[in-house]
Amino acid sequence: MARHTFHCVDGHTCGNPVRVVAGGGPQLTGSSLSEYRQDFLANHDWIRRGLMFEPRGHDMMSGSILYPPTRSDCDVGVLFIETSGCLPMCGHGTIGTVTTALEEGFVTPREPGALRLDTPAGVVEVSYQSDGRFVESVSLRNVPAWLEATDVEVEVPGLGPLRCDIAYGGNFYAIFDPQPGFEGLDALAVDDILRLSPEVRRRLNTLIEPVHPDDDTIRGISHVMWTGPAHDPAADARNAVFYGDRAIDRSPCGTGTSARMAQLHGRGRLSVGDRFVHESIIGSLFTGEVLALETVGPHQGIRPGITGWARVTGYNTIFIDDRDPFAHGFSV
Ligand code: PYC
Repeated sequence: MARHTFHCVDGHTCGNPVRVVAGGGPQLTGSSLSEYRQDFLANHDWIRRGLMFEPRGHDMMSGSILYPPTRSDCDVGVLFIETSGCLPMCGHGTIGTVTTALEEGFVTPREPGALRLDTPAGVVEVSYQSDGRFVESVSLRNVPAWLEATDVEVEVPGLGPLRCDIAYGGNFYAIFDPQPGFEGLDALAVDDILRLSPEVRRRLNTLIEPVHPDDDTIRGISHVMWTGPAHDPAADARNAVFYGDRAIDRSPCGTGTSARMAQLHGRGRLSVGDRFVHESIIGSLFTGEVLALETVGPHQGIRPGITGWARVTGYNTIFIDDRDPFAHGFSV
């Protein structure tokens, strides 16, 4: 019987939680962060469940564990942990992790104002604005994003058949825009999103199973995005992203905004150099930008850029006690 100790720093990115595990994470085997992710999921997943789910976390909890990079051209390795699993990439998680790691001195940039992150989905380049003590904003040059499929029809309980596009932005997204007979996000209450999203994701994954051409461990639609017109005049559009079993992103979603820009680019509505301001369900904003064109396997996509902010909320030393019947978390 043991009591396992995790030294965490809690914070949030534009409203969505980020718990950074700076001490207590397991040693992982592999030659890349993608292999670390597989090792973690196979052998250490109790740590994620214990730190993310109730009673130490909640439905929306997410975070990261810091590692030395597996590549000599990166400053730090980042393993993303969420109630939904270990995402290959997480945009709000990146912004929160970078803010925390810099403010708490967990990473020393080789170049002022810039970091290179080794993530399971690939290298993510980051730049940040800081007054030397606090980080004001973080911009990431995300992994390449592309539009995978258009107008996939799926029966949505109570709404009938709806069309969605499938796009990749670090995770695979099903994107439901307003369409004849469906007003989009404005027509949905939070309870509708929580009820409909897992069912349409399940149905879509039986119709189409997207696979990353360079890493077949990244497969399947994990996130469902509902879109609608912006409420904030500073934004171009509003969205809500569902993931895991019960989570709706409180931030505008970094990989989701990347997938959304790839979708709009694929549909001829965004070009290189264009900006796209995305609003979350709580009104927080990310600024996206189409940085360049990118080809990944058969896909002609884009290199998305995302800018946002995060705030550290406190230190949290968390115990997982083997005697605790809820050591590995629960969900109701
Ligand atoms: O910001 O990429 C993101 C993200 C994914 C799930 C929650 N947030």
